[in-house]
Amino acid sequence: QADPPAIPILSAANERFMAAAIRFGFRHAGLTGTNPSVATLIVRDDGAGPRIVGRGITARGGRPHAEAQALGEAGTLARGAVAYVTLEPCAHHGRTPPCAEALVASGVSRVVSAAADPDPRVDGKGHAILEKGGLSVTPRVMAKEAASDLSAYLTRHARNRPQITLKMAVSPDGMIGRKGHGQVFITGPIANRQTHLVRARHDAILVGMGTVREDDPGLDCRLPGLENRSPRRIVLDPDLTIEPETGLVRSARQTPLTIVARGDTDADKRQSLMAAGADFVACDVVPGTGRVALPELMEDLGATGIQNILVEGGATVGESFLEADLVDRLILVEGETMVGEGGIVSPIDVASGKQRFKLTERLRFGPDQWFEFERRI
Ligand code: AOF
Ligand code: ZN
Repeated sequence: QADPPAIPILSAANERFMAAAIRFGFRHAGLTGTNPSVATLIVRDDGAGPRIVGRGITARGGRPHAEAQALGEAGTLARGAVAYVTLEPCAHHGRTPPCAEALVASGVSRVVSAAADPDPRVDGKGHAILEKGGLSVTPRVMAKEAASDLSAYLTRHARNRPQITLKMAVSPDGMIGRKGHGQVFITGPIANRQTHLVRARHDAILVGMGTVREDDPGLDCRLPGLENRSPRRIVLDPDLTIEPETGLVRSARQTPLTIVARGDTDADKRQSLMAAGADFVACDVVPGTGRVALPELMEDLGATGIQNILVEGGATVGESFLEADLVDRLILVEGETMVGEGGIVSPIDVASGKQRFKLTERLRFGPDQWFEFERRI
C-alpha cells in the first residue's frame, strides 16, 4: 500500500474523529475491569477525504488494548495514516507489547490523543516513544470530554480510591422518606429506570444498614437486557446486625454482596453469612460515632479493583460521605410530591447541591427532575 499524500487532516476533522472515538469508547464503559475503556480510530486520507480504516476498543476484561485491535483491522493501510486515541497509548509490557511501539511499527505518521494517562507505567512515556519513533503527536484534543468518560479510572489514580457518586431521591421539601414507613416512593418509574441504568455503569452500590432495615432493597439492575450488569452490593454494617433473611443476603449467590463490619464482630455469624454467599471487608470505626471510617474503607475497596461506587442511601450514609468530602459526583432526583411532617431530611437538596457542587446536567423524567453535579475542584 502506497503512503497517502501528505494532506493535513484539519483540526476541525481532528475534533470530529476524536468525538467519534470517545463515543465509541463509551460502549465498553464499566466492562473493562481496572482498565479504562479506550477507543482508537485509524484514519487515512488518500486525497478523496478522510476515511476510517481501523477501529478498536479495549476488549471486555481489559485486554487486548484498543490500539492493537485498530491496527490489526487497518493492516498495511495504517502506513501514513493518523491514529486517534482517547488515552495516551501505553508504554509498558503487559500481556502484549506496548501500544506506543505497535503504533510506531505500523507506520502511522501521526497520533492525536485526548486524555493523558496517569498510570506511572505510562504517564508521558507513551507519547515519548511515539516522538522518538518519528511520529508527530497532537495531545490533549478534546481531553476534557474524554476525561469525563474515563473519570472513574482517572479518579482511582488521582485519589487512590474509587470514584464516588452519591445519588439521592428528594422531595421538593428536601426529604428522602418518612420515618418508620419503609420504602417511600419519591420518584416515578421513568427516573427509577434511569437509576437502574446508572447502577449498571457502576462496579458497586453502597448503602447503610438503616436502608437495609427500612426498605429491604434489592439493589440490582432490573432493566431488560442489563440484568447481568447488576453491580456488587456493599452494606455498611460495622456492628454486624444484618439478618440472614434480608433480601440482600438471600440473593447473594446471584449478585455479589460485601458486608463491611468491624473485625471483632461475631465470628460465627460471619461464617454463616459467608456460607450464604456474602463476603466481608473489615473496617475501622470513627471513635465516638460508631460510624465506619470511610476514607480508609474507600482506599481498601479501590485496592480490590473497584473503580466506581454508587452510594444510594440513606441520609446518614449520604451525610457521612459528604462530610468526609468523598463525593465526586452527585445525582439528585427531585420528585413532585411533598413528604411533609415526619419526613427524613436529606443531607443535601438541589439548592445546597448548587452551592457545594457544579451543576453539569439537568434532565426531566416524567414528573421528576434529574440533576447531576460534579466536584468543584
Ligand atoms: C492503551 N490502550 O486500550 C488501554 C490502556 O494491565 P494492562 O497491561 O492491560 O495495563 C493496564 C494499563 O493500560 C492501564 O492502567 C492504562 O494505563 C492502560 N490502558 N492503554 O494503550 C488501551 N485500556
Ligand atoms: Zn496499550
